[in-house]
Amino acid sequence: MATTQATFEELKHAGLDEIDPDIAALLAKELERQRGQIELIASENFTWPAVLEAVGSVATNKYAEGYPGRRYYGGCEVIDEIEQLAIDRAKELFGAEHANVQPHAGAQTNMAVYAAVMEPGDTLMALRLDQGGHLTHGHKVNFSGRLYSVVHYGVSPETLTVDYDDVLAKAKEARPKVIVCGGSAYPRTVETDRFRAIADEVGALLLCDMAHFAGLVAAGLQPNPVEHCDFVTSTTHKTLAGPRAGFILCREEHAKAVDSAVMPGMQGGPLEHTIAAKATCFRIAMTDAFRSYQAQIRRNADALGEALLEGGLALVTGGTDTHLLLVDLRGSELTGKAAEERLHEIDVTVNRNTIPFDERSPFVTSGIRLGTPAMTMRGFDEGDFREVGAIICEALSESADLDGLRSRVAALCAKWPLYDGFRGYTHYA
Ligand code: DSN
Repeated sequence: MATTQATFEELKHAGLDEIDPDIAALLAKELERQRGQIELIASENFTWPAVLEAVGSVATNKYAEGYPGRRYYGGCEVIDEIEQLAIDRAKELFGAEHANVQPHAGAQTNMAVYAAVMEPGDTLMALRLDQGGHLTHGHKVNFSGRLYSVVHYGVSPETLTVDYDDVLAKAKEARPKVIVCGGSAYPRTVETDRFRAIADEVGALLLCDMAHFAGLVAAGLQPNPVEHCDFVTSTTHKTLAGPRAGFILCREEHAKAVDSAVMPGMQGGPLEHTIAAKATCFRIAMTDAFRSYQAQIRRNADALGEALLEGGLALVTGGTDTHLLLVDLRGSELTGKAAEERLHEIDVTVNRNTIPFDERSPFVTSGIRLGTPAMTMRGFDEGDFREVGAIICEALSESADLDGLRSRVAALCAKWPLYDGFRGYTHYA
């Protein structure tokens, strides 16, 4: 069908490949890219076919400003059931008193919590971005750094783990309204009990951003921050393996403030198709199969770490408690940027990342960040990840045989197909 001549009736019944072959072809190309590479970006995953179906559903058609039972639009009776299921499942999965499942993404979750309990100019305390934090944890170019008075804590130069004495000393001096723990490039357990003690000592509220390790929490493989924190924010698309989106958990006393901060404070109509997919993601996260998957993510991260160390690379903190590893490249010829580019040449996808006390710029960096959730979803086990570690070490050496390494990557990808036979992809496969 030539789309420019399509009739209204044809437009109403045709699929994407007929109506927009350009986008259909690009989606097919993206699927092939995902199938043909080793995906090690710690914040990415391959979500479940069931989640893809929910995201592509008719719930995208519905306006539903407000909350279940309190909407500003008619016709929300089914959407209310969908959103209520997502809320109930989030609360059950993490043992939380209240859940808001409307934030479009992780940045909005933190923005909403700050807006719920702080005024512009109030003091926020969080881990520095270049030592493992996040842009929305008060970086100067982000809304959080522009709106609030920010005091950052860092990691100990000796252990490269959070220096809790430093956190306490800084908190006593700055008297923050909110202390944030968690981050996007911190390979070790976030000790929320120790943060709670510090927050109590200075009268601060405590927020844990568990976006990276939420799946491990759901599986009981990392301590549940809900136990010690006033607020817990997360995305659903990293270790949790759900749709690209966010959600907030909090104590009941903050429920109204959080809900108002999300809508009408910063968002209008919620993305109910994505909320349906969040509900599905939470349901899947309650299964034994999901818990086994998370345990494999952890074993694979340890196996990858051991292989990298055996191959001569250095790791920040020497290893990991989670799904992510930070490789310290200061002993190599390569910068983080050069390593990312070299690995891209052999179809291994990673991101450059600053390491604590990095002397290079955030665009160049002295590190790369690696994570195991996505390839574990494909089926990789410890043996596969040891081979991935060996491939990375060889690729970053001076005498790398890039063609040979590319073949080894292709063999691993062929061993564990992605979205093989999923009927929702018949258009694009
Ligand atoms: N959460 C970041 C990451 O870890 O990649 C992106 O904002």
